[in-house]
Amino acid sequence: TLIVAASDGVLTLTLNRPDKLNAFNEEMHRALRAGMERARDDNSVRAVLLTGAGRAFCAGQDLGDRDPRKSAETPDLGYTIETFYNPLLRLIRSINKPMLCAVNGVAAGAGANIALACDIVLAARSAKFIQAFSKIGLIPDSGGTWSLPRLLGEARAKGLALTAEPLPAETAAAWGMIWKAVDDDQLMAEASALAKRLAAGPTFGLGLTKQAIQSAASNTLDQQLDLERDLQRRAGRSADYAEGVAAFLDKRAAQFKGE
Ligand code: LHQ
Repeated sequence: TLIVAASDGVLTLTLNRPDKLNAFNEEMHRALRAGMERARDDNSVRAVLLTGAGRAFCAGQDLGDRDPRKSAETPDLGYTIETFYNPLLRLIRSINKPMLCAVNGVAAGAGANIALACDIVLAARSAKFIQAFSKIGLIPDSGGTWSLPRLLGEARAKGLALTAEPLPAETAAAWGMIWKAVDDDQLMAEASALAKRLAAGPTFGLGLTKQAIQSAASNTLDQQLDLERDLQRRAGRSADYAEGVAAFLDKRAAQFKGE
């Protein structure tokens, strides 16, 4: 259900249930969690690339597992969210390594919002983002009610969430919801090259940068200035900073180690 591949400091995680448009069942959840924990714990992993196999990125929760006619009990979606989706979201946001997402096709429901939790989202021009939840009486989860208003403002967040209209990749990029829309046949080459480039970069500082920008959502300017001072102090003590400055002065390419 998940293809895991490591090379050049990049851990590529490919959602792999293509006949179900990579919808999440428990097995895929557990595999993705394990992949993310490896990304967090393995020092040789310096960037992560999340993508999907086949024509879709991810269609969210597997609704085939959720047929209300096949269960006598009232469903507890809170349990599924607490057990699977929320820990995944927290991992994506808290791992101090660049997390890239290559949205290769439709991203619907939780699939869309998991993509939006990543640090850099590239999408194939033919891909669409669908806040599908409202079609089945649910609310956007996987951080959607947090990320959409921040990325887009309330008007567009509510428009997408209430209508479930598909948003084409190019509009998503024009609205600032994702980093870039890329020609379909270029997507994986471009995303892999960017992941590789970041993985070879000063990843200690990149991790602090991610942390600092995320903290801005809940900080005042004064708190954020204090945080910048503290994180810059740590960045300034890194081997990567010493190497970056030395390489600049020597007019040569820097060899960063991520520490
Ligand atoms: C699927 C699915 C799918 C199963 C396509 N499940 N089979 C959290 C907590 C707990 C519970 C509930 O949910 C959540 C969070 C959520 O994510 S809620 C939102 C769940 N996702 C959706 O509502 C999206 C459902 N899918 C769609 O609307 C369409 O499939 C999209 C727009 C993604 C793609 O449309 P098409 O390109 O026309 O493809 P298709 O609909 O023909 O799908 C292809 C196959 O994939 C098909 O199976 P089949 O056997 O007929 O070939 C679909 O049944 C299957 N599939 N999504 N979520």
